[in-house]
Amino acid sequence: MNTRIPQLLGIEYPIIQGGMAWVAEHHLAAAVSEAGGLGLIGGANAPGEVVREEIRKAKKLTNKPIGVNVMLLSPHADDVAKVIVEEGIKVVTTGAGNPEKYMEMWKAAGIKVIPVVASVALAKRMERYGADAVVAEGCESGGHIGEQTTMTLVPQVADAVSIPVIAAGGIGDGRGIAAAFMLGAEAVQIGTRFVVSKESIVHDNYKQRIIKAKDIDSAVTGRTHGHPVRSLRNQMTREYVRLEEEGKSFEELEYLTLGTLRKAVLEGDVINGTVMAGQIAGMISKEQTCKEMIEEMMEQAGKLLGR
Ligand code: TUI
Repeated sequence: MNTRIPQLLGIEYPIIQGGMAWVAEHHLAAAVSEAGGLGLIGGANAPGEVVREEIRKAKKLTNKPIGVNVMLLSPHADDVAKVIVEEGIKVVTTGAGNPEKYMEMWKAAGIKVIPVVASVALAKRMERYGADAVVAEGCESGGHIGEQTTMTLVPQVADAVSIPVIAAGGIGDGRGIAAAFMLGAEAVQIGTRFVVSKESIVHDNYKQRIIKAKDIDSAVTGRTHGHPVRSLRNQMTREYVRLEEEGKSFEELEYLTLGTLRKAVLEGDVINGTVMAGQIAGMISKEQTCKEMIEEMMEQAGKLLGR
């Protein structure tokens, strides 16, 4: 399983953590990196200075590399993009958009740039702009998603680009990792499983909701306005779907969800909050440390791949 990714990123295992809003803070990022993967601070909608503090706190917990995810729809994306350079971060992933305008600045600073893409077209464009790898993220993922499944997206992206491909969406154990490798990926990005790790600061109600989830428990809201988001079904998703069917505007729907991810992650309101999680939630059955998760997944994947 010695692909180009561990060497490129200076890590032990081909596992990177998703840049999940509110969830991917310094404790989780440091724990994943300490365990030999690549931990990431999720910039999400946070101001640059908040991200700077998170980076500094993570660096106090680990000397291993950590990355930052820039959520490109954020009003603070420009500031976060600069903070990353100032703080000497060496790996950046981006989500929910096209990071072209930052590529020159990041490359000049020696940063490895890994855009998350949901289509072959964007993967090819990112390669042309100097991306070091891409994350091909299927719609099994939690949060903001594209249309393609991981099964169909990963091999098509792997055929279309020469840079390494990292598979994401629906991967939560060694079987998923082995399958991703069979599809042409050289690493995986994992989100939902790390949400229930011991080091994750997510409210216990949120973790228990994932642990109890069944295969069919997630729903996608926001398709009508071009911002599909996958979360676990609850009062919030039902209300959203009802208003979407009534033809409410994007602004009205945005207002409904304002602050609801925070409410679920920090306050544990899993009824009226937004419980973003991927379809693999149905398979996740226990809380473990990040180290236990990574070692278990790597051992299982290694056996399946005969390595
Ligand atoms: O970004 C994610 N996942 C996210 S971001 C997020 S915060 C948010 N909350 C509500 C609404 C919107 C965002 C929660 N989860 N994953 C990476 C990802 N990127 N998935 C899909 C994409 C994507 C989609 C279209 C990337 C680029 C794109 O097109 C860009 C272009 O210009 O072609």
